[in-house]
Amino acid sequence: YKNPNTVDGRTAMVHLFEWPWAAIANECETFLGPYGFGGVQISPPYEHRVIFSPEWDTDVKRPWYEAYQPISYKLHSRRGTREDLIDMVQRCNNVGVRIYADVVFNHMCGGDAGVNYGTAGSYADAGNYNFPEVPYTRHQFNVPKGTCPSGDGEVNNYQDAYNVRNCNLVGLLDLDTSLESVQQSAADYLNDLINIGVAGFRVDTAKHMWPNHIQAVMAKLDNLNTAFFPANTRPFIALEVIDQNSGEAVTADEYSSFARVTDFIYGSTVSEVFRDGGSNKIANMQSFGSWGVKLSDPDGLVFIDNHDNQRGHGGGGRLLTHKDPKFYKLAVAYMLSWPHGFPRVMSSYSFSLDWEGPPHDGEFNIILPTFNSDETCSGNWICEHRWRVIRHMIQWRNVAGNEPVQNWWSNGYQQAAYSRGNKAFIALNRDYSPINDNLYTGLPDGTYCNLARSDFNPTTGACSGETATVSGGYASVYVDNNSDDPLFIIHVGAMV
Ligand code: ARE
Ligand code: CA
Repeated sequence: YKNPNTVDGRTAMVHLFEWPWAAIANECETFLGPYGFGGVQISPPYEHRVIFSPEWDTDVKRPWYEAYQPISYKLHSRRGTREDLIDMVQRCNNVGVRIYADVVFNHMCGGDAGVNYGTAGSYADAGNYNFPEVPYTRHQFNVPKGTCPSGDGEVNNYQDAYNVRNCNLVGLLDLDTSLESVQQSAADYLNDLINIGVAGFRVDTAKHMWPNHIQAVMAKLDNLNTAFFPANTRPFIALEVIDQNSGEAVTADEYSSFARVTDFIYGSTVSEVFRDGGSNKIANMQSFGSWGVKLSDPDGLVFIDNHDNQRGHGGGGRLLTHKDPKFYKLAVAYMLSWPHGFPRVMSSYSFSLDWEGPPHDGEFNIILPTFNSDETCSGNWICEHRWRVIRHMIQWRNVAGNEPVQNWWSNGYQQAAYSRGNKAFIALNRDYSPINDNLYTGLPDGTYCNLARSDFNPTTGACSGETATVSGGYASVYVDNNSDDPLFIIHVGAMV
């Protein structure tokens, strides 16, 4: 369950937050496949609530977070129909890019939804805990049964595991996941996705479910579809457990024995180092992983920011995001260079208010991304995964493979350089002076394309800009601290 089931040699995923299925299918074929991305976390694929002007805030229209309020398990969301989903999964698998579905089975929609119709047109009566399309009725929910200990039915005490796991998170109707019937409905829905060809799941609100209930659902899951995966392959499971505050009753290590778990400490540590240094300098990052993280290498899903904390939801924190591009690129490049955890690159759209949904037309249809000649996105899609440094670091990580970190160099402050075996070498500069040194790279002699500042064409072997020569293993490395891309990136897959 911890294996992301990527094709051989692919080592990272991207979260294409709120991308429609049709756009992801194209992205797999034209960009993610060629650049060596291992997989895509997609936004929730099932039927969810449609939010237009709720009573408590009439300005809120089609917020992104309506996706986290299930109405039924029909695979028809704002991002596409069942047919669109099937087409996307097949086309992505065909070019070696896996799909991980974001799934919610801790709760249904908020009680405030009342009588409403979801994205597939299904009827639900939230006030009466009635979801006929699944079906779920009142006896399958915790609050009306009295199994939630908080006075008002809300999660309001993170020191009490019963409160966290049996009450309504922000008013979302909490399912009684101890029931076999609830476990079976969840498993049926996940198996539908497995049979379509997904490689695994990001399980929302895992912290709010008892570990043995999640394991019971996992035991009911089918092996992956043999049209795309070897026989007897289990789905990848990444559980969302926010464990960054000390003293809470629920911890990540209750889950990490049986699945991958999101590591929220990882991103805050790396963000702190590359934003302003503080007490943790880049010079100290040689031993990162033995400190600065929550989960050990094979147990962690790692990321700098996610769709919640980049907008102040889900714990927040002082994280680097696309809004600080220079330092963010350093942080993401470091993550992709470092052999710890399975990394997830965030891909965002621009927003000013925390609830704002993806770019849309006057009818609230999502506007598909469009692209500039330098591969980046235009309009309001940020597409961090297409930024030059980030897209090249995906390939760098694949080329580095299982090679260990070697040839570590640092100026003792905010500059470092190292190789992964004799395959790939990187230098990062977050300091107030340039790196201007003759450094031992460990790489074979030859001329390399500096991918921090240039593109490499694998067909012609041409480098669009700056090259670097390795001679006797040494390279003269110059990294301007005032550059927008203060890095030096070379690997054996991009030799001129
Ligand atoms: C929305 C409205 C609410 C309204 C509700 C029901 O904002 O005002 O009451 O709808 O109508 C997302 C949004 C929520 C949104 C929800 C449903 O973030 O704002 O509510 O969708 O539409 C905790 C959980 C963690 C969770 C975060 C957000 O532990 O699991 O809160 N993250 C996931 C997703 C979110 C999603 C949900 C869960 C719900 O990634 O995108 O919510 O499916 C400390 C604790 C953490 C806690 C954190 C924040 O750090 O340690 O455990 O995270 O505080 O409270
Ligand atoms: Ca729960």
